Amino acid sequence: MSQLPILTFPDPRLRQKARPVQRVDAAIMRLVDDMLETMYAAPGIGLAAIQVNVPLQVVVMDVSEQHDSPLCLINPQVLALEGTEQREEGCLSVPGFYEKVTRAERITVQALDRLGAAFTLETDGLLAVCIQHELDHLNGKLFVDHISMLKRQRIRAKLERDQRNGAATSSKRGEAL
Ligand code: K1U
Ligand code: ZN
Repeated sequence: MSQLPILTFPDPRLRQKARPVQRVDAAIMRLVDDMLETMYAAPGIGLAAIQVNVPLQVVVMDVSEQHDSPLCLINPQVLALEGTEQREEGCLSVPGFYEKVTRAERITVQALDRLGAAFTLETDGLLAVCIQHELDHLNGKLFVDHISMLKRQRIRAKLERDQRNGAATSSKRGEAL
């Protein structure tokens, strides 16, 4: 398994719309395994393939305390959304920022698992929020699109500055940009 580089906001590739997976084959299983390794190492509780520049409808998650309950959704479809709740969210593509976002409290989704078998999941709490966050990624949407434009612009400016400084530091060290 390998760790994959994660794109950072405002990279335009995060705005791509993910395509459905045509066939769950060995390459998709490898992608799922690499995404899980990348998510655990980050560390995070979710990751969408778009975030590692693969525009396919694949997401992985693990909201368990022991990090021993990986979940993979391929070609997820929302069947139902109920209620609303507000929770603080972060994003591995928006490092260092957490903001409250309003989402549905309960979600029912249908998807394929890592082996290509169809299943339905009905859940609430952090997992329901995480699924909605990851499904947004598949539509090119980020949690910063749910907050005020002023906050979004401040986050964008800070991350662009960090990326410029990071690039300058790397080039001084002679690293590839
Ligand atoms: O999709 C992503 O960018 C992953 C994101 C998922 C998420 C977090 C919070 C609410 C909704 C969705 C993250 O994992 S951000 C990092 C994070 O939440 C975390 C990091 C270390 C330990 C526990 C949580
Ligand atoms: Zn995210």
